[in-house]
Amino acid sequence: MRRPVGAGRSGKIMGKIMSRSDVDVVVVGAGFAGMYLLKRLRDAGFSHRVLEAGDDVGGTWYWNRYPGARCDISTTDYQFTWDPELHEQWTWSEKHAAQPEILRYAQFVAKKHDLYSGIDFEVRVDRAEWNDATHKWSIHTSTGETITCRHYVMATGCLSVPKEPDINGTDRFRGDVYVTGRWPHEGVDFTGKKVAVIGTGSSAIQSIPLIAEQASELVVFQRTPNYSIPAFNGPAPQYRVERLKADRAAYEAEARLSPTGVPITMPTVSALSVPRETAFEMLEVAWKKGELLEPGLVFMDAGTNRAANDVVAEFMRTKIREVVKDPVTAEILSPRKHPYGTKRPCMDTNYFQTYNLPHVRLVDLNSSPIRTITESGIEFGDESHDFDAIVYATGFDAMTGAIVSVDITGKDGVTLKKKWEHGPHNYLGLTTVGFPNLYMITGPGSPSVLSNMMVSIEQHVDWITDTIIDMRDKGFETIEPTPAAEESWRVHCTDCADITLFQETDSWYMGANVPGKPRVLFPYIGGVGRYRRICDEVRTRDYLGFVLEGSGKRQVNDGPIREIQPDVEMVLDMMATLGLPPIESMSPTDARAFSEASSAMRPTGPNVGEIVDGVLPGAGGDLNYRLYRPATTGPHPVVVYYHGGGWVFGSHVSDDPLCRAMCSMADVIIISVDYRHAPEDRFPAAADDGFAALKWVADNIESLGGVPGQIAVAGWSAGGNIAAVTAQTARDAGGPALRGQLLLTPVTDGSRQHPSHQQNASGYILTKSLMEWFWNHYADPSDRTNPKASPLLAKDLGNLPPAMIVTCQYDPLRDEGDAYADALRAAGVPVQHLKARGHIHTSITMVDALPSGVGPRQKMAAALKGFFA
Ligand code: N01
Repeated sequence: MRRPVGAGRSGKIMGKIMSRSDVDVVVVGAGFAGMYLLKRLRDAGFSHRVLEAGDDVGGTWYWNRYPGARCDISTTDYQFTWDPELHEQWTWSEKHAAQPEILRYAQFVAKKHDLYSGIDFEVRVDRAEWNDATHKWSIHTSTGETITCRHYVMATGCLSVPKEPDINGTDRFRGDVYVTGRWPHEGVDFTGKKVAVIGTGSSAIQSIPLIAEQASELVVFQRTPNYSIPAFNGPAPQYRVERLKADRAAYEAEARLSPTGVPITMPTVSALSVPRETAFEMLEVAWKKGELLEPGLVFMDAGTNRAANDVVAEFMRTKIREVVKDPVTAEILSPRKHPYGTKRPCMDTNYFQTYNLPHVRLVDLNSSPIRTITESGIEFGDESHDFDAIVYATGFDAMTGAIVSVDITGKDGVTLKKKWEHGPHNYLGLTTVGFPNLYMITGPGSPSVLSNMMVSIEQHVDWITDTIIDMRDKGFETIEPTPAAEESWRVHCTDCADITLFQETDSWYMGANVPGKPRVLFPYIGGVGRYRRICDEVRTRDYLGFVLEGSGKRQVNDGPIREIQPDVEMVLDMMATLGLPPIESMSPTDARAFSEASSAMRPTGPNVGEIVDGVLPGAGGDLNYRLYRPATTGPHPVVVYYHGGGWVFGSHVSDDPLCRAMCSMADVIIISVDYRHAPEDRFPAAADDGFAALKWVADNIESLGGVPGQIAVAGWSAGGNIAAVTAQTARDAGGPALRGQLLLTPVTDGSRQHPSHQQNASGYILTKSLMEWFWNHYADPSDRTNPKASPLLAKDLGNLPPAMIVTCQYDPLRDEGDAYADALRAAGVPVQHLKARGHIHTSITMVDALPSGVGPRQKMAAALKGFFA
């Protein structure tokens, strides 16, 4: 199917003749994004021009015509949802549609909705400038035309500019040269030819088996081996088809709020919690589905924990060894350096099998690098080989290549290329400071290439169109993000990237494939659903982070959009779905049982050298303790640790993962001591036990394996309260002399009058009402002003040991911890104060469950070491 003759020349919109040189909106690109935009703009009555460099619609599916090009997302999911009739009118022939079929689909949609008449084909945009006086963009095209417009949308795709092959002598070769991303429309016949393929990414892995079917000789030049799973192509997955039939709307809604834009079941099992054999059985089930995302979704920690990821990676290597007969070739094809999923895994049909063919050879560029391309072939290692054709499957200048290939000049004459020299700074991946009314579809900073593109494209098109409709309705001419919002988006994107393994790998996701490109994770990895919620929230909060101007009006609603750590938010979201009863509605006995049951489900934490359980004399009877000894040779400094639990629940073992982590990271003995709990034993029982335990440990330090005099206290929450109180008691009692106190989100003030008690009253696990419940069980109101209950209220805070105090942004206790740090400092005590951004009361204790807690724990461990230095 070809586009109708005479397309792209319509000058009518909603019955009015529109000027073609001055329009409301210019869109660059007529791929799926440009097509849907055109439909929405037309329906909304905006005058528009859609400019496309190719001679047909389809975007990526127009350009990428190499043999074997297919979509790696199932056809049940990779299709438009905005026209429900399409589901009846179009039937896909297989699960992973091939390029010609997807292009036919694009053409079918374009014809059905008369999109051809709204597109100017074979027109390239060379330059675009913002005019701050007229509040319009001037768009200069390859045909010599200049179009002015209010809004300018780059719908240019993420993988549309092939990377220049950075190989010596590429211009010299006199044979046939092909680039997978710019494949000849008429196809290529390799029959009887000697062919070289350079690269082993998705494009190569899809095309190599088909090129091998024709070529008389095929040599594949591989720099980095890739993970690839078989597509097992055939009919669409039955379970998806059935769900769609039963309730398409629900399926689509789930996709839009899912992490990837495809309905999935989120994993809950750690790869490290099951035996290797079981893990492989689970992976086998996922592998057999032939769906790209499935193997990465078997385990909850494959994307965040290298050891967990290695389980998946080894499974994939096993699969390669099962297929490839020559063990040396199998090993060269086996990825070992990069974690699974940190480069986009590939989907293939007979890729690894191809290396069993006698006329196919794999060259490992790590041992035999290409020296140069010559007139007749390639010189590599100590060989020289003639070829009839060279295929460059060397990838793309991804995400930003197409955007900055147009010379876009914003306010104050700054070009986008210049602005993005050190990273593609943007707000929501949609807009960027200094470039009003410029929008990107699936740009850097949006889920884009880490999602089902169709879902992301539709969401972006809807957000942009709805925004400019809103602006028209309210009389605004311009919209531009604020620098603060852009910076907060950068921080949020970095927070998301930091908890994954992506940054370990040199990939095109990281810009690492193009020399000179800044090294950042270009796509947003926080997930499609979270991203959609954020974009929606921006609008419902009056365009949070944007300045809107027009008709003498100016609206600024500045502020950060997401400060909470992404993994913490995930835990909160997950807990919200569980509908658990509030702890304060339980009896202390039930609360203790609930706390123990929750602890049983968490990761255990790192191994330590030795764990010894014992009993020590408390102030009112024996107390249990657990000693964690490092694996290194002792003696070691000793930290007496007090657990959290609001003085009501918890025990010497309840903070086990945190104690293990502190022991191994700080190389100190941790002695976690129990204390009597309320309401059976109210104030000051816990405080008295805390001091008694310290004294016993100090007296027995040598026999415990410690260094005499090298002792400190630490505690979390109510345990932080006991640690702070114990430090004051030890000072007043003339010993034991402490080297330091580590207080993690401590309770310091029973008055609870600080703003954080209101600001973070609910929604962050420790609530204001739970804190009241704890205090009511622990101490009478008259006792709460006693410094043994509220160490902040002590008259003298001088001569206390150096402190490390950690407070968390979304903790009701934040301000009382901050106040204690300030007060100690004012009294001359050396204080390290870590204000953990985006954390909640509990998150830093969640070892191996929340990767964002690693940084704060490293600082806590460094502080412990520092106490004894
Ligand atoms: O590109 P790539 P691609 N010398 O960048 C190698 C999507 N896509 O076109 O890894 C030697 O992945 C490079 O080696 P290294 C999909 O998102 C989707 O294959 O840099 N080798 C690598 O092996 C995909 O991820 C489908 O060490 C050189 C290869 O070339 C994205 O497009 C199908 C080299 C490039 O791999 C890009 O895939 C196809 C040099 N100088 C593509 N320079 C679907 O299924 C580069 N390489 C939907």
